[in-house]
Amino acid sequence: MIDKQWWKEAIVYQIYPRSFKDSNGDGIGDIPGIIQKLDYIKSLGVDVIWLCPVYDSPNDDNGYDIRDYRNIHKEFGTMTDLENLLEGVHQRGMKLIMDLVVNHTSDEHEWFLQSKSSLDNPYRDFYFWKEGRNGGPPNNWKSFFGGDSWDYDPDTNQYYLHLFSKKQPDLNWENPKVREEIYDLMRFWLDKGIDGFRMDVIPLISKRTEFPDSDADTFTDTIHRFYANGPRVHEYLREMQHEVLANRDVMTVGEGPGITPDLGLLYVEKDRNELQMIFHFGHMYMDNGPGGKYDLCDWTLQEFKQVFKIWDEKLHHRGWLSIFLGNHDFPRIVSRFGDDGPYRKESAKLLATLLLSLRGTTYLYQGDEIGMSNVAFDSIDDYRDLETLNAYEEAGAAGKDLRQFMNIVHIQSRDNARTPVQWSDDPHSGFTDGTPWIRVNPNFKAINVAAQETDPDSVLNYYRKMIRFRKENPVLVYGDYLPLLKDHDRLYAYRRNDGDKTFLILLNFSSRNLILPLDDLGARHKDLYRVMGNYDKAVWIEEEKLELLPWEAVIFEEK
Ligand code: ISL
Ligand code: CA
Repeated sequence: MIDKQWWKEAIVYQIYPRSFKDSNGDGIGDIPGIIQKLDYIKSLGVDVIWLCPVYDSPNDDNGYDIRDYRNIHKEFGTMTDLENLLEGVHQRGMKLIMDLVVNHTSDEHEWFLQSKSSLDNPYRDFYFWKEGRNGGPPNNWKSFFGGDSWDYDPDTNQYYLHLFSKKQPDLNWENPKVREEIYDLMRFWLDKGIDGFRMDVIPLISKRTEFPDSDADTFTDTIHRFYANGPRVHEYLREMQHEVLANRDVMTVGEGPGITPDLGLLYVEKDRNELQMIFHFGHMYMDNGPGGKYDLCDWTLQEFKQVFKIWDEKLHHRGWLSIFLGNHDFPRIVSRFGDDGPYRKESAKLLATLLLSLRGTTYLYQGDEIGMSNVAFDSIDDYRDLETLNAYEEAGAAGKDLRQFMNIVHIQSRDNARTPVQWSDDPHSGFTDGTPWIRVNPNFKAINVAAQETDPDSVLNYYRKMIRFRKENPVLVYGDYLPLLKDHDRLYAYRRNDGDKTFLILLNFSSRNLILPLDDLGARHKDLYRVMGNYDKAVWIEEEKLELLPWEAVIFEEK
């Protein structure tokens, strides 16, 4: 029996507010800007908006460092603006989920200011404070953003833990008061009427409190074995469920760095009452070498397909998947998995076909619906992301060739996904009347929403079509996922089948034509009806032989 749920069928659209739409000319996207674009979002066929953090923050990590969980960041607007946004979303029949960042706070949060003030302050235990070791930090943990995970406080002669920047001290969930505070602020937002949470780095909330040194060879493995999946994480999530989420019809998705396929079910299995979905990072960390994301390595289509196969196998029958290809932390999907050169349009449509035909809830990131691509600023001065800037500085300190390192920045920087949304070919792409906080991608004259609105063949209109198609065909949500030809190095092929309907989905992940004997797929020409695709029609070179054009995506119904 299929367990049908609205959140399984939902198409989620992620907004990174700073880069979405500026309404008042200060160069920073804001909540009133989002309100202006609600009809646009609705027009895509979106059901749920996920809003990245808009809480009060000193902005060390663009809002992922929260100073006050119950107030809105001035640059983004006011609480009234937020309430108006929520109302506008609900009026249009959509839902709004917010980012919940509770692994850490800002170092300017009241709790940390107290905690830091003395050894015996009642808030001391809200964070992790430790003595140093041999004149250095308590252990060898490195931060996600480079450097040590510990920062020394000369006043109290102890170190505090920060797995991200030093302005993001990790909260101590061992302390029941911390948990109560968090549950309380969650209730505050749910009582306001929001429809759920995306939970930032949720597998990291339970720490191995003996703080063992990492002996892992790669940073990915350090995350998995030392930072994530701590001994009490499931206890906490169940407590959260019990204290906050139970009996509310809301959506929860946990960001899941460090969760392996074997551990996935522990977070999302239906009867465990923890989370509904997680974002796994299989395909996000595929190109990370031992040193992490700025230590690039090659990946293959076979590995990419394998990630989706394994996760589907592990989770589908007792849990649920979330399907995404990018977000505000990763390069643009068309640049990373497609071709942002001559086949940008075709490959962007192919990725849309993939995102919307896999089993799981689909998450789209702003700008991908028009095929926005990576940016390559010449100068590091044009980059804003602290992770990028730290990596650059570390590379310099290590004596690396910084001109060469810029090539990696161009590929990996989180700012690739953070350049302003390209609304039109007006100055600054119609994002702002002022000076944008980060430069617009110079390709905005060619790639923008306004131009694509009027072009029936645009990436934008393909997204709309594909979203409609998914909604008309629940087999794409709930049906079995049956991967084919897993060793093929250019073709991603699978069936979706729910007993009622069967679709055969063929994606040519390359810029070359691909000749495909139907025999290889166990299919017959006479049974195939083309129902979707990013070219005009299928090319048959023989009765039982199909030719896929560069980056062609095609869906056949099989009857
Ligand atoms: O971005 C990554 C690699 O560059 C990820 O490893 C990322 O750091 C990790 O998934 C955690 O991301 C989340 O928490 C961070 C924040 O900077 C990210 O924007 C957020 O998505 C700290 O809150
Ligand atoms: Ca603004």
